[in-house]
Amino acid sequence: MKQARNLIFLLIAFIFFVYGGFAPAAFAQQTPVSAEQTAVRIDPAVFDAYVGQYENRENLPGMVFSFFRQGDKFYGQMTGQEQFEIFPKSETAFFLKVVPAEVEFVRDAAGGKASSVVLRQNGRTLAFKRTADQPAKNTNVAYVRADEMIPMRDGTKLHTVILTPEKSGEALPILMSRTPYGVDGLTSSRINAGQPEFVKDGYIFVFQDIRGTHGSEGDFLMNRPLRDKKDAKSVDESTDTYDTIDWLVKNVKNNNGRVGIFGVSYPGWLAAVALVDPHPALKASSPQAPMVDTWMGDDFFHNGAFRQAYGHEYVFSMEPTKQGRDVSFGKEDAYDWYLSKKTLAAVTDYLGGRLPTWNNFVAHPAYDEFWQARAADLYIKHATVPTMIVGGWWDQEDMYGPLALYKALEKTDKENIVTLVMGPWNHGGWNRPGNRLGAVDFGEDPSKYFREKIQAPWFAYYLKGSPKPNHAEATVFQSGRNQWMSYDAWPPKTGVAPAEIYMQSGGKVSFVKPSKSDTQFDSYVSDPANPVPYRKRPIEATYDPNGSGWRTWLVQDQRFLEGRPDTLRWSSDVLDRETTITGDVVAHLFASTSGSDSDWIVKLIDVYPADDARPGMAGYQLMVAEEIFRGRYRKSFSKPEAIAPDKVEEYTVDLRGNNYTFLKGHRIMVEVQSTWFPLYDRNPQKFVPNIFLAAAGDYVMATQKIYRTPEYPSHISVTLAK
Ligand code: PG9
Repeated sequence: MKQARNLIFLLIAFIFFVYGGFAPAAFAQQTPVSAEQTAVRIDPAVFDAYVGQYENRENLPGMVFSFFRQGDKFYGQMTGQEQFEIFPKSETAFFLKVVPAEVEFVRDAAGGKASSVVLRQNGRTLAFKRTADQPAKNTNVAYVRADEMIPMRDGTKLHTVILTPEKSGEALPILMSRTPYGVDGLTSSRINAGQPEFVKDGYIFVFQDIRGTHGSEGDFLMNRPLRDKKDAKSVDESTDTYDTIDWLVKNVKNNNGRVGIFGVSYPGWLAAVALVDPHPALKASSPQAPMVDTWMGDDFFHNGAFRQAYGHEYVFSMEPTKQGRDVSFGKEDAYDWYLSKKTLAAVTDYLGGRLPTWNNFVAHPAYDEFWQARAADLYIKHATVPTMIVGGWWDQEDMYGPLALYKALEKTDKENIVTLVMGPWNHGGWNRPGNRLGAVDFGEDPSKYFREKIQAPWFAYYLKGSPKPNHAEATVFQSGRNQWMSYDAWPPKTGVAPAEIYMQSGGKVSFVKPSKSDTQFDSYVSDPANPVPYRKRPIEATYDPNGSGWRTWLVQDQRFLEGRPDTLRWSSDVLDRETTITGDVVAHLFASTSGSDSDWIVKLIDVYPADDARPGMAGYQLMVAEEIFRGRYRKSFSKPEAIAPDKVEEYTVDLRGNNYTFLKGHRIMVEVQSTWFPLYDRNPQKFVPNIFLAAAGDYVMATQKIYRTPEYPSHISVTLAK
């Protein structure tokens, strides 16, 4: 599966199939490469045995490869893509020029029709079976593209791509997305491939480079805070959105005066910021995986623990140049690379002050005014425009944002225009077809369901006056049972009952409070010189151009940690009935450390039965909810405090929640550890005022104890579906 994903990922990068909406520089446009091969002459009629459709339904559901001939020229086409020419190397093998790849047709018998085609790219292969004799019908809608430099109120001009359907009788609404990741590659074919539901409904698409990025003028500022309104000339992303919409409705021909905005991640945050003093023509916004608070739980920190690998590699891909640059460690394991740096200060030295955002990390380690001014849930208090917030339960980047924004907006949502959709996805996973995330199968393609049944009708209602869809307050996928559920609140207030999963002696968990036992705690030694890897090694760079396990690490089988003495685990008996947690999941650890600062990582895990018949799933350990907490912030996120060595304290770790059924025959497991490296920096375990400045000698081993007594009952609070 990973191989197929990598292969398709490379294809996407080159053939412009949209991967994950509008993704970081790593996924943005790449220039097509010309292969240095020369074609041989073949009898064109040979190709007639290959004409038709080919599919690999297991790995790439919904993706059809068509091959056809026009005279003596041969072509291929993927669902929704523009056709590409292929050139014969032999009678059966052909190479592409748009990408360094080749296809080879496999015939059943000499002279017979091809039964499959094998695609080769970058040393990887993927086979597609022939499923029809005719190539698929090209249903692409043709768009006319205009590149405009739209002036903002301060005179800065922003590069904007406008795609208008070549043929349209009626006036159409505008659907826009603003991004720091570059819009040059947004062509007719990419829209057809990436947003077929919107294409079918009929929109004018608008994509804009935000200020200071790619083709736009001005300066880029990461997570630009809101402007000071007292200064009439000041600007921010909300005024840029306003000015853009104003220009669009006045200048784009044949628009119906209604505008929607959507986007994933950074663009998701931009869709949220559009809600601040919105333009009257803005009629719908969908912040998807919006980054909302990058200190509290999105990209850069979680509860004060610094995401050093992500912070370094993402910021490096954004800031040194306007176009961004990817980080790769080549063959070196990122774990070794970061460990060789000894301290966080050494990474800062290596970066040499080049990255303004990294400099801000160093200057603002705690939750001070700097971060609070950038927390969208603190400054967007009310939505006057219908808003659909979308998130994934296994989002490796912005899992905090969707729920936090929904919570903030819901408080004042008297008009009932703010709704939530949460699905079994990673970051932007709803833009990728398929029923799987990593090894985990979620049943019928949840992305297709969301895009066809939820997203498209929702936008069509607000922008095109289509019939009102049956759209719930919260549409939340219940994994395990793999079904979509509707709720009138999230977390639900009815149909659930609170419960606690307690850690017990003997490595057990149960729903019963612990009684007295001979031992009071379980313990481990946490050593910053030998930190626990956050995913299976070797670890590639986050957006390594040669492929990376980053996107699926949250669903990775946790058995790779078995045998490590610095992780603790407690498991339930085999469940004799389905157990569904629906709503918030919060860990309460009663713990002590021999150090004076400490990180606490808590994971709630579903252990599959040892005899699960699905390939690779027997005994699989799937994280359902997980989070890290930096101990120094237990009393206040803005004023860190040292921990008294060996004193038992309660640490509350918000695991954000889920809607998950532990099936009969499975077990519930809880795991605790103190390092998650190199995604998170290592806590020195000796309190220092600023961990970014800690010296090598400050990093010390610590003995950690997790208590499980009636007085100190470590547990995870959940709500069980009745
Ligand atoms: N997760 C990315 C990001 C957003 C905002 C700040 C930093 C990183 C993204 O995918 O856009």
